[in-house]
Amino acid sequence: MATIDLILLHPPTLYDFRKRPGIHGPISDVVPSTPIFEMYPIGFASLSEYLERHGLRVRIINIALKMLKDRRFDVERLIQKSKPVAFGLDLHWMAHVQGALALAEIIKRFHPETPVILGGLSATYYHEEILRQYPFVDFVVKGDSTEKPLLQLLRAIKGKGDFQNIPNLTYRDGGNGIRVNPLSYVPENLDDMAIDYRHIMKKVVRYADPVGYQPFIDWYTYPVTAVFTCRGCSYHCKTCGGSSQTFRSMANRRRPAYRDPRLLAQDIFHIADHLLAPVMIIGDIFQPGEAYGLTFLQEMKKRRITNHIAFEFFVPPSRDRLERIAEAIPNFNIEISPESHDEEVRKTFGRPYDNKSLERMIGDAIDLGSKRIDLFFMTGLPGQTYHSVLETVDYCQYLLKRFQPYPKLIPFISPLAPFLDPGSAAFEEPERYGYRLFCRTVEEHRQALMAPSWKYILNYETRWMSRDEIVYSTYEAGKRLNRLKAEFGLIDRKTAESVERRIEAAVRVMKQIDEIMALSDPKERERALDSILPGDLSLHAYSMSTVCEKKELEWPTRFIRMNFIKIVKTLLMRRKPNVSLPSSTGPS
Ligand code: B12
Ligand code: SF4
Repeated sequence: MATIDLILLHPPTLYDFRKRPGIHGPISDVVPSTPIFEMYPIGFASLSEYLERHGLRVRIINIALKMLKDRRFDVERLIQKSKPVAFGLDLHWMAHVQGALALAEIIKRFHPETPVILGGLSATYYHEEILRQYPFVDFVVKGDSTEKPLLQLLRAIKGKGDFQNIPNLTYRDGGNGIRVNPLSYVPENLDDMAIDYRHIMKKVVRYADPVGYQPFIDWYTYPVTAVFTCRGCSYHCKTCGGSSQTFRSMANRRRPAYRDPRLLAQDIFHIADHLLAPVMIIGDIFQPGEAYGLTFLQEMKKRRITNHIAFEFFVPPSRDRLERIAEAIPNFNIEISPESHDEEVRKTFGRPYDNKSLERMIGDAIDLGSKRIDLFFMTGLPGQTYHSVLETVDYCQYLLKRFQPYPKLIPFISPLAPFLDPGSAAFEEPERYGYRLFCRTVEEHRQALMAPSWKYILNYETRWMSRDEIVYSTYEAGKRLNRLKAEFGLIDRKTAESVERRIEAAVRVMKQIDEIMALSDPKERERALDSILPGDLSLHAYSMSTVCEKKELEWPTRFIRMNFIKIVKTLLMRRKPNVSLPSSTGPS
């Protein structure tokens, strides 16, 4: 087989999670991943497609998922026998800092001459510190769009060229100095980049590695997909490391880059041709303005896609906009994150709408046939107290009552965890927003991840809630919400009982850990922890879907979720990526 130019590896949050006891907590309850955050950045798909389109060979290996699936999977062996031109690792989510650095170290141990490249938002934020502190990392490619600079870097590595003129690059300059090239490659649109699932399918076959490309643990039974409207954001939520202000200071992005709405529709058509599963549209289609959203919906109308399509809204859309969605998409679903029932807390956080407009939207969406409406609330917000968290659950009860008998209004509550996002306004100016930080540097975050429970991993507390209060209000709210869901028939009694049992067990063990952490002798502490948390079993027993069931997140799919004939055809054909607009968009 020809040499692979780049192997992109996705690490687990904590490298030896299979051996190390710990309660990772409900940190991933409202995303498809486990607390190991095995989902790789979707940008891996566009990097792979772009680099291959320009003549390089790329392979993605989801190490986190392989470790999760197979207790005996030997990471070191895999790395030892892999011999690409370079390795790439994502340090996109800060939660992966321990795992990413551990993998980088292993790579260098086996392949001292092979370049190790890091990328993603957290690597961008900490680029200089990473290169200064960790000699096993050679390059950081900064920014939210690294397709082009990464191509230039790989070409320079292969051709022994120099790195001086490669935009967005921070690297070690032979000696011990660090060179920081300007972050000047910031594309204004996303039309030359594609998240093309057909590309991924082909690579799965090329490398005969369905697990290496699998996005998360249950993907083959629930193959949810995503399309992207943008990179960047025009909102400025105070705890978000992807806000307009953060993108400006960290990634030199002045305004979001959007994907042409007609290309976005095509992305969905291509998915619908192959998979009969739900598609999540990331980013509010009305964020760039009315015209963008309406052009997209006009395009969608040309084909009656029956896949469930989930829309994410940053503010409740008007009835008129919802009507357009209902006309274009038979199975539409809605996701919105009010964060808190308390309008003051919500406003301070950065969401500019009141409960009246939220409730108006829910009523309209039900009226117009929305198949499902998910509401996401959070703990750990500026201005939010323990009491306020529990009042959020009361508000959920009010909503469920008010919109009865609609059976698909589904509230969730989860913590702002494991970390307050580096680069967010609250991280940059903690005092101003009422936060107290326990970690600021890469190393402090890396160390925190090795703590035995998510309470000690949390990198913050607030003026209104200590870490204890954030943790226990989350469990208490989760317990109450779980009961409500059973009461209103959103989940069955058996599920509710098992969630409640899990919450209670998790709280019990969290308190035991608190007692152990108070022991002064570190050896005794370790022994005591080992005795209550049996290795990776603790992950499954106390951290998986603690405050709600993963199944609650799932939009409906059909029994047969893949169009196998179309998939085989795609594998046999050479198709163009989805980066240019056809003169008319119709069934392909
Ligand atoms: C969509 C999204 C998600 C999706 C993820 C889809 C996916 N698989 O990528 C979902 C909803 C699942 C999600 C989950 C989480 N998310 Co999120 N998410 C976003 C969001 C809204 C958009 C990201 C996006 O559009 N990316 C565009 C894609 C195409 O690019 P990309 O994947 O980032 O990849 C590009 C670059 O990052 C870079 N890159 C990435 N990896 C590598 C590797 C190398 C070697 C190189 C060179 C480059 C590189 O190049 C890529 C292509 O140019 C951002 C906010 C924002 N405004 O950006 C938050 C954001 C990224 N998420 C965040 C967080 C905290 C999380 C969670 C940890 C939350 C939680 N506790 O559950 C989880 C982690 C999930 C996991 N890994 O299992 C934070 C990250 C802050 C930080 N620095 O740590 C952000 C910034 C804001 C937020 N709070 O939501 N998220
Ligand atoms: S949390 Fe707010 S700032 Fe962050 S991506 Fe979502 S809407 Fe944008």
